Amino acid sequence: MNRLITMQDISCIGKCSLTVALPVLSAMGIEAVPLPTAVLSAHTMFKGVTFHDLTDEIEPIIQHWKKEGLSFAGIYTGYLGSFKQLQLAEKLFNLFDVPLRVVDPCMADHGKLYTGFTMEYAKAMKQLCAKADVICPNMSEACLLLGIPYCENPDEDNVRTILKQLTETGCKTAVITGISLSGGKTGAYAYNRIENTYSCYQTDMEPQSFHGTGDIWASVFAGSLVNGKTFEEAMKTACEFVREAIHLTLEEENHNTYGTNFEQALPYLMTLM
Ligand code: PXL
Repeated sequence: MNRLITMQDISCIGKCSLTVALPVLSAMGIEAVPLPTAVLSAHTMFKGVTFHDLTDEIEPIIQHWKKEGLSFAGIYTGYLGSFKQLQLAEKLFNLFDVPLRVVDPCMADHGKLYTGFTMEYAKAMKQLCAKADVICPNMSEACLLLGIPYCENPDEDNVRTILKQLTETGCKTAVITGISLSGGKTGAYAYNRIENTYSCYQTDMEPQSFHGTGDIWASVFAGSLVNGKTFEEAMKTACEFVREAIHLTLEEENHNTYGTNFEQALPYLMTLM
């Protein structure tokens, strides 16, 4: 059975980070090993959030795993809260020689940094991205990593240029999520620097966007790769699952506005595997 480390926070309310990654990866038949970075009462779009930092626990946890002689099929990092945690993520990469390192540089959406993040943090995140096999930013994060103005409605040439520049920073492959190439469609666009190839997957766009869908996308994508799917299959599976999760959310009259009904889409995920 494949074992994957996922390093990110636990936001009790909000359907993002670990509360998404663990159930999704488990459903995909993967032993999901959490490396929790902080406990929050809810994600940071809520007001009055409580926050308990777990940075001091990280090093002892990973050293224990090392001492136990554990090995892992992959490492997937999501929302991280500080420069120190970015360094610890890099240490994790150095400590365990895994075949797949996925970095989702969670820090921004709609052209704006999430609460608590700075441009200096974006620069430090770029260094972690350089150590990844695959990074999966949205367009806001991609532009912040490159230090360029937010490109809100990119055409295909813009997307390809930005992808190439992202891989020049060191990662092997960059995928940008939330790329819409035509009306009513959305999906992901990728560039592999080693093979010098682009790939793209588009699905039907749902009429509303939700918080946490980037984390759902990254979890399904990382899980699919660990399970041996091709890169193109992994992109397709992630895009279709997110579309279904939003679809089911909108079907419920009194649905949450802070996250999707991704749990109800898990049976559908089985049909994609
Ligand atoms: O990946 C989204 C996310 C994860 N964790 C926390 C967040 C957010 C987005 O705002 O606040 C704590």
